[in-house]
Amino acid sequence: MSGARTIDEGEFTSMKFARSLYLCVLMFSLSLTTVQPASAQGSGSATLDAIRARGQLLCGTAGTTPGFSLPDSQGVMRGLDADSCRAVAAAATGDANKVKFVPTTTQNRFTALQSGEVDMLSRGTTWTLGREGNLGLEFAWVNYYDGTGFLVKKSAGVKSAKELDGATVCVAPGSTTELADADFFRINNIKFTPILIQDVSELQGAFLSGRCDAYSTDASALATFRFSQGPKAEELVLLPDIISKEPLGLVVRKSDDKWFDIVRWTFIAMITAEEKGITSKNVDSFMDSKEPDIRRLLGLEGDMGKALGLDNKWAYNIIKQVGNFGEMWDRSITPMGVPRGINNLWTKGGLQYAPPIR
Ligand SMILES: N[C@@H](CCC(=O)N[C@@H](CS)C(=O)NCC(=O)O)C(=O)O
Repeated sequence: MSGARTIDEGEFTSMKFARSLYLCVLMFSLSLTTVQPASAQGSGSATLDAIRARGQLLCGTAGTTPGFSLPDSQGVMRGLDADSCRAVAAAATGDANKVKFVPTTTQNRFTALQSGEVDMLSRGTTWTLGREGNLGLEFAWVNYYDGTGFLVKKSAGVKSAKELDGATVCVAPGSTTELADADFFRINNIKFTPILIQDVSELQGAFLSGRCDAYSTDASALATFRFSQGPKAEELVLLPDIISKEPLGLVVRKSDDKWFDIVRWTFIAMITAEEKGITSKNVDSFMDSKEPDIRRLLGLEGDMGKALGLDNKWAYNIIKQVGNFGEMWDRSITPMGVPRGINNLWTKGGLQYAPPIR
């Protein structure tokens, strides 16, 4: 047949192999050209590079909320939000203490993050569409599933939020609480007058002095505020109604995906550690574990840290220095008498579920 030659199966296979090899090499070199410029400049995350250069994570906290972020008598910031910052610092720098807690208010927190004054927010901030869609921010994880509640004086004799018709309610301006309260009173066809006060101690003072009939915010903050009143807590009642969903999250700027990944996987590592029973106290005893999930978590195999632009000991450092998620909870929230509830692990009926580290 006219000079055309047929190819046998062996030749066909080797042509296929050559083509696959060519495609692989092409894809590999393409991947190099996209990765190289970033790695030539640093880690690939401008935020991580800035943290490493200044030797500190700048973490936006409230600094006013017992159980979440409040300095102790030695001036050390304590609480679930504060420890969330420490965990990210441990992942990013290898040292949980390389963090500066920057005070932010309900109103100025988003500007502080957008302007680069802080690297992240860890201060009871509700994950909403508007905040992701309009503000150029994104939520890396939820460290507390909460809801809006009301605190009232026992002497008022109110038993449920629907009895608050005509009440004055103390609320922080710029909060989702404002919106949740407005929805609740509208749905129930009852009236209220919001009293908006930016400074939180003034706001709480206004409630205690009787200027407002109720104080409304995230139920967690109400419970820990009530607890912090000592014997006077008896005079305050947290109403049973939870009128909204308030998933409180860790917030970063959009456009630094690698930094987003680091914050997100810091939490996943702490939840994974809790799932596996690994704590700050016993983590070293797992360093000879044969279990692949544990070996990957602790940086014994799999280069998981490297994939995040971090040391492979990133999760070990978090667990050793800050602990697993349950330890963080028990250190700060349990003493306030708040049950774990939906904040438990999924294996215990809660919402915290760690995607695989692999
Ligand atoms: N989760 C709600 C409310 C958060 C909020 O700001 N709560 C007040 C409670 S009064 C607070 O944290 N105040 C502390 C402060 O501003 O220092 C939101 O994201 O808007």
